[in-house]
Amino acid sequence: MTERLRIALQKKGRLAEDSFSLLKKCGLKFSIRSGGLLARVKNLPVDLLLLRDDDIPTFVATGAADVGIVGENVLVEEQLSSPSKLDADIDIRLGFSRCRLCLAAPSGGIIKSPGDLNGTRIATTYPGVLGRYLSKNNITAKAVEMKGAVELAPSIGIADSICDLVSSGATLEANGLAAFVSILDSEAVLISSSRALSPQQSEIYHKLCSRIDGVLKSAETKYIMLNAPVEKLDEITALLPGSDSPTIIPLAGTEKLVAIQAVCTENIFWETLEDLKALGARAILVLPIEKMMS
Ligand code: PRT
Ligand code: ZN
Repeated sequence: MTERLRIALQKKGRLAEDSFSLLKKCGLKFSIRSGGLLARVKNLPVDLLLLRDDDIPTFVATGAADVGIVGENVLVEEQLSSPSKLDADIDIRLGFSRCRLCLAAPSGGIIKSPGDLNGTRIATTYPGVLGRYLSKNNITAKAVEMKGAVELAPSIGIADSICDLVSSGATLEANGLAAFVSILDSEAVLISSSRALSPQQSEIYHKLCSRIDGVLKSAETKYIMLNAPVEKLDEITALLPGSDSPTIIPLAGTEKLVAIQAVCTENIFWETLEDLKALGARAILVLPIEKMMS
């Protein structure tokens, strides 16, 4: 059994850069050579296997890799279309590469809702997820399996609607299509199998998961500093999102104002700052937190 932890990652594509960047934020030092299939992490016993995203769930399930980062859409599709149970499950949702698997049809056409799909043809690269949705909803339609360019299927007459990934919606619009239902919400996920890791691999994986947790938390967490009128203290602290016990510091030369400092574990939106200001808060600073460990 190898002592190095093998992480399967997408080599090139929509997941690749964010996956590399997440691992770098976790302190892993490595460089990716173009054409390389393996990258060695210099400062930890970790190897990165650089693959096509579709291969990642199977690599993890069969033990060719120990863990992997992949889109939930690909994981679920592989789980549903694999002949035997695929031994790969989600450990951490990573929050990037968010998209939705949607059913869409020509704008202004006769298919406007799932009920209109009976007896029609649906082009997709996700026959497993589509099939599950159709049978759960008692819809009888034919899945036309394609390898890509699904959005062209209705205009070339090989399908009546499509089931494809959508993020901004620009591709659907450019092809005269409109989404009418979303059947799966997806984001990048960290996956592993139920197979036991060696004690050293397990220790590294725990360390990696705890660092990823810290990176994800710090992305949302902000440090906020402001000056507040004493009589509005309760109202102002109640507005600070996800902050239990802010630090209150007296200000020199005045009894009417105090400084408040707090770690907010939820995103601070412009609206919150406007509400704070309306209550008399001044000199409001919102600072990013680089690392966090609890
Ligand atoms: O070569 P390899 O097999 O590794 O990569 P790939 O070409 O199969 O996948 P890639 O790199 O395109 O996408 C990898 C993963 O990114 C997907 O499995 C999803 O989890 C995620 N993701 C997020 C997306 C999108 N957003 C997305 N918009 N994957 C694909 N798209 C496509 C979609 O299929 C459609 O053609 O983008 C188009 C729609 O985008 P919008 O913005 O116009 O709506
Ligand atoms: Zn792929």
